[in-house]
Amino acid sequence: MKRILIISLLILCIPYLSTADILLFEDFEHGGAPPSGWSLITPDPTNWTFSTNSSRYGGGVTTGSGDYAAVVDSDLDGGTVDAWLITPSINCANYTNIIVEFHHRYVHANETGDEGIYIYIADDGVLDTNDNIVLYEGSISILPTTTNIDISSVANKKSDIKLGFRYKASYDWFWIVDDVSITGTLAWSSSPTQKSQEITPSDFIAEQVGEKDIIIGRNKIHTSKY
Ligand SMILES: [Ca+2]
Ligand SMILES: [Ca+2]
Ligand SMILES: [Ca+2]
Repeated sequence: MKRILIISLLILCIPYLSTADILLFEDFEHGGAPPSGWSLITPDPTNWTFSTNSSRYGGGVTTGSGDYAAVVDSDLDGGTVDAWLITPSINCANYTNIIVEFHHRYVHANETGDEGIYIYIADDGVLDTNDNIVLYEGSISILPTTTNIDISSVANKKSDIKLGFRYKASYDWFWIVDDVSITGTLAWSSSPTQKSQEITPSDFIAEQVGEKDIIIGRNKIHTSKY
């Protein structure tokens, strides 16, 4: 009996893989210098520093990574502080599910009015108080902790995203931030541009090899335009 080689056509259903990409990471380990691309805005002399002054902050700047962190301290220099620490522009045009994560510690003292800590997000390249507030605290201290905030509603598929860490206070202790990361999931189009290829019996050809074997192969290759 002739042995027939049957070529089975398998349709592979490859599930979409959804691993998060790191769009920004900053651990402030630059010997006390500001990180490249970040900017500082302050109307007052006191601003964000990148300190390693562990004794002032109770041993260890934070429980974040390394020796350095971003620190703003309304008692250290005295007076009113309204200081912004702003990330570089982050291109999220191809991303969804965008998460900002950071480690921080906030010591509350006597915040009044609109004093406190803020995180703003801008999708227009310029951060100011009209932009979206994704975190605010002004009435309780925050022990060293890692915080995650989903900023997808603003950042999804936007090409110019910036975050602003704002501390507004007057003789109210400090805020420390470390290990800032922004991650996103690569966005796949919901309407694929390439259509599936139809295959009919005429696409195949059978060829006998020797006395027993028949090989079935592709007869032609579609070159349809999509
Ligand atoms: Ca650090
Ligand atoms: Ca105050
Ligand atoms: Ca803005």
